[in-house]
This record gives sequence, C-alpha cells and structure tokens, in this order.
Amino acid sequence: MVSTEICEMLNIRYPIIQGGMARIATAELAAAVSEAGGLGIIGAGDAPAEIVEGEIIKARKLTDKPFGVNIMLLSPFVEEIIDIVCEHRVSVVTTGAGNPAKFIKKLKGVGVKIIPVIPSVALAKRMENLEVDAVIVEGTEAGGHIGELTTMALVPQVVDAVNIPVIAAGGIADGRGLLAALSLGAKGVQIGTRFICAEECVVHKNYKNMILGAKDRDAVVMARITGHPVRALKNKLTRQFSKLEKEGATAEEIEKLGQGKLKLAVVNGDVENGSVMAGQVAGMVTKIQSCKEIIEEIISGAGSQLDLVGKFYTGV
Ligand code: TUI
Repeated sequence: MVSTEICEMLNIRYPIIQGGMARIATAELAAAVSEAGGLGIIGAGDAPAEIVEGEIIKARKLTDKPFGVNIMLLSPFVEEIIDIVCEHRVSVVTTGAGNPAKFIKKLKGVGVKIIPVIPSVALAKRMENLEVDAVIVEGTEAGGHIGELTTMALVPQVVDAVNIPVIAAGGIADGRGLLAALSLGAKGVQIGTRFICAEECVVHKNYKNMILGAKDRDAVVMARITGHPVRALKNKLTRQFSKLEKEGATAEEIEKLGQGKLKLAVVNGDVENGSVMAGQVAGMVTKIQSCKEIIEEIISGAGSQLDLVGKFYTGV
C-alpha cells in the first residue's frame, strides 16, 4: 500500500495520475484508471468543447469515482472547455503546453482543483503564488510536447522551491519509477505511455503494437525549432522532420508537417506517416494489461523495490 497527501486531496486510493494524452485519453481510459484507484484524466487535446463535454458525460456513466480533464493550452477551444469543466464540476483540471494563470481563479471559484504540468522551477513558483493545488513536474523523458530538463534533475529542485505537493512525470512506468519519484520528494506520479497499452485504451492497435515493439532509443524528439518539441516513436514522419530540419526549413514549414499527424496514428492506425507520441519508457512496456493490473503491478513493484533498497541499509 502506498498512500500520500495527494490521495487524500484527490480522494483516490493510489498516488497515480494518468497522463491527459490528447486523442488517446478518452472517457473509457479515464474511467478505468479511476475505477482501479488512480486518477483518470480525459485529454481535451485540440477537440472542441462539445466533444470534451460528451467525454465527461460518458466518464460519469462509467465511474462514480473522481476523474479529471487535461486542458492543452495551445487548443483554440480553451475558453469554452474551461466553461464546460466548471459547469460539470469536474474534480480536477490538469493543464499542459502553457501557463494557465488566467484560468486559475475561475476554476478555484467553483471548487475545481487545478494541477498544472510545468517544465521549470520558475513556473512552479509562479503557480504556487497563484494558489494551485499541486504541480506536475514533467521531465523531458515524457512523450508528446516536452520541456528540456530531466525528471531526475527537475523534481527535487521543484520540491525544494515550493510548499505544495509535487507529482513527478516523464520516464515513469513501473514500481521502481514510483519509488524513485517518492525518493525525490514527489507525492505521486503521472504515467502516460504505459496506459496507452491498457486494454481500455481505445487507440488503434497499430499504435499499441509500435509501443510494445519499441526499444530504449526509439522515442525521439522532433520539431524543436517550432518551440513546441514533441517526443514520438521513430518512423517515416520523424525522419521527414529530421530531413526538413537539416535542410533549414522554417518553423512554419515544420509546424505544417505536424498538423493532423496524431489523429492519423491514433485513429487511422497509420504509424508510419502519423505521430506516435510516446515517452522514453516505451521500451519498458511489453504487454497489454487492464488498468487494474497496471496499477496493482506498479504499487506492488514499488513495495518490493522498497524492501530491496531497505536491505542496502545495514547496521541500523
Ligand atoms: O502538454 C504536454 N504534452 C502534450 S500536449 C500535446 S498536443 C501538441 N501537439 C503538438 C504540439 C504541441 C502540443 C502533446 N503532448 N505535456 C505537458 C507539458 N507542458 N510539457 C511541457 C509543458 C509546458 C511548456 C511550457 C508547460 C508550460 C509552459 O509554459 C510556458 C510559459 O508560457 O511559461
């Protein structure tokens, strides 16, 4: 059993939050994670507000446990989605790909907890000053849109800089990662890539198979020049990105190549021309399991690892 103040704050059994992956984290996945004792998250991505509302309604039918919505701040529909999550009194909002400062008051005003994903100490401090409930500190090992610093280096620096709970993300897929995150001072973890291979995740089977077949160096970074670098599995698309970058293409040209490519992989299963976003832990994901199995394996794995580490301390 692992329980931290995050569990009490979010009314969940285990300190495991599912990543709010655009197009991948639907109501089915979020509800299954929440049912298994974690915090499921619906990824709003770039979907219009009515689609997100439909997912919230669907998740409420599938579980009576708390779940959240991730708002991707580069979306053109952010304002409407904020209204929807407030109207439906979603338990928690996580945010990504930007600074959510201007929405915090409104969310807090209706009792929606706010937990931004942040890539730096400076942004963590700014968020603490605006009285967010916690921060998710995401290292560059993560999939999708990423920051520059590693989880190992960034998490303890944020832990030392703020007095709110810190949740670690990026590079975490099993019990060893959970225990390591707790050792760095985090009160919980956010896990994305491993949940893509959950039975309940509706992503195309080709996407899951590509993760299952991935090795340690397969999750590469593309589109750095745009200011929105994205980590995805190596394929024809990532090679096209590298080629364009080497040829000195403009940020606009590179941005254009990325458009619609996540949908192509997630929905159509075109994992050669589409963007197969995944983190560096893709090489650790070797089987399809239910969310319950994934979460229970992570919790028991952290316990076993703690026993093992405890044996290193002798004479006390
Ligand atoms: O947001 C994510 N991961 C994502 S979003 C996404 S959809 C997308 N597709 C293509 C291009 C861009 C987005 C796929 N994966 N993770 C959380 C995260 N947030 N990573 C980095 C950040 C971040 C970056 C800058 C958070 C705040 C921030 O603030 C800058 C500022 O304005 O201070």
